[in-house]
Amino acid sequence: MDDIVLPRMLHAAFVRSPHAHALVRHLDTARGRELDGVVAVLGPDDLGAAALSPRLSGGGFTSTAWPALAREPRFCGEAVAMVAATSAYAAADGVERVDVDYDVRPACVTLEQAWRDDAVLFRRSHRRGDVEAAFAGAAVVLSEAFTHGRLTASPLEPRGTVAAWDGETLTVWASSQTPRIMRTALATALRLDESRVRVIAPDVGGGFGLKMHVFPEDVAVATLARRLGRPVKWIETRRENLMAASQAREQRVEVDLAANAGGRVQALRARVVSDAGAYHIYPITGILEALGTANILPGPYLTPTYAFEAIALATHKPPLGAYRGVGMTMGAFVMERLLDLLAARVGLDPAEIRRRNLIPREAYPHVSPSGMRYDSGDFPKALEQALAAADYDGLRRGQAAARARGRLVGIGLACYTEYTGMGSEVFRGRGMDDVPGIEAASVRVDPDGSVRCATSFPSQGQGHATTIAQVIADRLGVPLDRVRVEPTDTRSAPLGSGTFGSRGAVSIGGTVVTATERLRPKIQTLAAHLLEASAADVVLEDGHAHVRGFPQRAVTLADIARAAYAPPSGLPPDIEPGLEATVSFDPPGPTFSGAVHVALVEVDPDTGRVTIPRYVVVEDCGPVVNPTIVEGQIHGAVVQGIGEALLERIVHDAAGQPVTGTLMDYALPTAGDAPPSFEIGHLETPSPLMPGGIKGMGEGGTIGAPAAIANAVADAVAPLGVAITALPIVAERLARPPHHPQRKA
Ligand code: MCN
Repeated sequence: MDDIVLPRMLHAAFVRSPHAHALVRHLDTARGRELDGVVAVLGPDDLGAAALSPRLSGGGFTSTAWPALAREPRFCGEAVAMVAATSAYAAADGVERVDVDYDVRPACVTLEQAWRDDAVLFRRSHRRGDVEAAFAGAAVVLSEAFTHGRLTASPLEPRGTVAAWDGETLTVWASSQTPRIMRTALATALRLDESRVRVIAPDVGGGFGLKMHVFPEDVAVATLARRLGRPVKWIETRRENLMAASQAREQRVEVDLAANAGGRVQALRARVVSDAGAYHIYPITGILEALGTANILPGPYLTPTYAFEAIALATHKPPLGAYRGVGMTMGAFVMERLLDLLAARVGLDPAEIRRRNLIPREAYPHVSPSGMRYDSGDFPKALEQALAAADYDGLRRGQAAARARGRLVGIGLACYTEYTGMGSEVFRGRGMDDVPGIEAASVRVDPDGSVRCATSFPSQGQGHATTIAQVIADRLGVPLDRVRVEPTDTRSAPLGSGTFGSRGAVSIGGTVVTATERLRPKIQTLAAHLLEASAADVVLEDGHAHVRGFPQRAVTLADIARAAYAPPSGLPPDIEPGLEATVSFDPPGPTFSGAVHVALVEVDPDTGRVTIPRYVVVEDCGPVVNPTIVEGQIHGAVVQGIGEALLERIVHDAAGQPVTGTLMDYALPTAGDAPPSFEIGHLETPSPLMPGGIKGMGEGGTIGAPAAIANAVADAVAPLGVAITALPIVAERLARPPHHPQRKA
């Protein structure tokens, strides 16, 4: 985003609260204004009531309003003032010269404190079957509490927004996964018609869920650009990203499991509590971790009865938002750890306990005890495929030999199912009124025969441009280099929602493929008209249309397109001029994809460092559209999952001060933390719901890896009696206590 430079552009920087909770008593902007290059300094009073207040219907919800600039900052790092200057350096210097007098208030930083304060932002419960009777009659009951720390999505490119006002229209370039949602939010905050707000998402340097949100900084930058009549740019620093962007996961799950003596699960009872931070995030609100975990907890396992309570509490920390695998990662971690604990209790191997509980293929479509309809899957087969690929028995023999030599080697399994490709019904069902849920694309053949595609769902590295271009090239018979996929621009792209929740592949199927299917017969009819042949005999290939069996009787796609826009001698009957199709699609899902992960780990007893010599994945996303992309997505997501399992932790101290303000403190995984290779197998159970049977998979690795690694580490350290119930499993928790020579008294 920083590459965007506009004439007369100003640079914005934010003054951020150094306190987790305070009241701005006085803001002195005079010294800031005096500085060379500083054009404006604004405080909360200057931006009025501009705030982001996402909606959630369905009850149990307490709304919040996250102001563009806060008078009462509610987390350390929240913006209280902004400086606009002719250079980014002058803006940063200006920030240093804004004097703020704070009245510091007590901060609520932990879930325990939030409980005491009764700071409930959301609460919903669910029950299916006679859970109490199942517990009363159970041979085995396990009760455990699992926790997950805070982390953050860490896109390579932090947030960035450029806004320009031309007196009529607000144009915003944003590093956003959801330009259309941002357009609605900005139009509402600035009280403009949506048609007067244009949001463009050029190349986005990673999003991972963080950039599906709209933030106060976006509102502040847009407001300032309009007020000053000059373009304004804000590029987030890494420090701001770690301190003030949305964060993820922080959760505690108290869970009871009932099983019979054969290790078959009879009931689950869970209380899922997440720390949603200071405000609900726009547009999804702060419910997704708690509700997502609670809903997916039974995973791909037969669970006859289930009751849950999902709760989101408010603390003085940054808002909790979406991050790859939201809700589902914790769900898989809890369920997979529970199954290993159950296996140990009833004396079964972890593979066997899963065999006894996985939903058999014949039982699909299967309604889960949380009420979700699993459309397709074959986990028993995926498990056997993964065990065979890993040579599970061989791994166990190797582990026994290693243990005999005192080494801490462990093997972990994880099976998860994942909701993907959701449409409006899911978002309405959750009550998320600010998430439309539909997608759209238009495909146009221009008069020179080149093809353009505009979609409502921008790519942040998922390879949409490649996949879309391939789909169009294949179906319209044009060379790949004649197809251009445009960055999403709300002015030229049809309206949808954006890229999140692994909906891209399904949306490509429902929009781009359908659009090409509408165009193809029209192209054939036009070609037939030009070639004086029957449309049924027209073959589209390599940018040409020819009569079957007569390759020399051909016209180019450019000839056809020119005829469509400037008909040479009229058009065939019932054919409208022009050669483009726009398709809106409401995915009928969710469709459920999933995978089985097998991790082999070794723990260094002196340092606690975990290495992963082998990693096996067998995934099922239905028919794979682009195998290279799918495998790349798995590699990236598993490495993110390794970070989540072992390294990444946003830490706030007791006063709510973030102490992980740089990437020296917040440990991201690097190549050295990844396994030497990934062994990936595929299994295809097509979705009966989706065009082409396609299911999403972009989040999968991040869902499966923490669970598999946690189980593997737990297995490795079992001889030491270390319990693994919390993520991340940082090295210091596993290391042998340093040997301190006894001091003489
Ligand atoms: N694909 C395929 N065949 C399938 C399923 C998917 O070829 N059966 C391809 C798709 O065409 C697409 C990719 O795999 O190119 C991912 O598709 P999908 O699972 O539908 O996910 P989305 O396109 O909706 O991407 C979103 C997903 C999410 S939710 C996050 S978070 C995430 C992720 O993708 N953020 C990413 N992967 C990311 N990858 C990168 N590099 N950067 C991010 O920010």
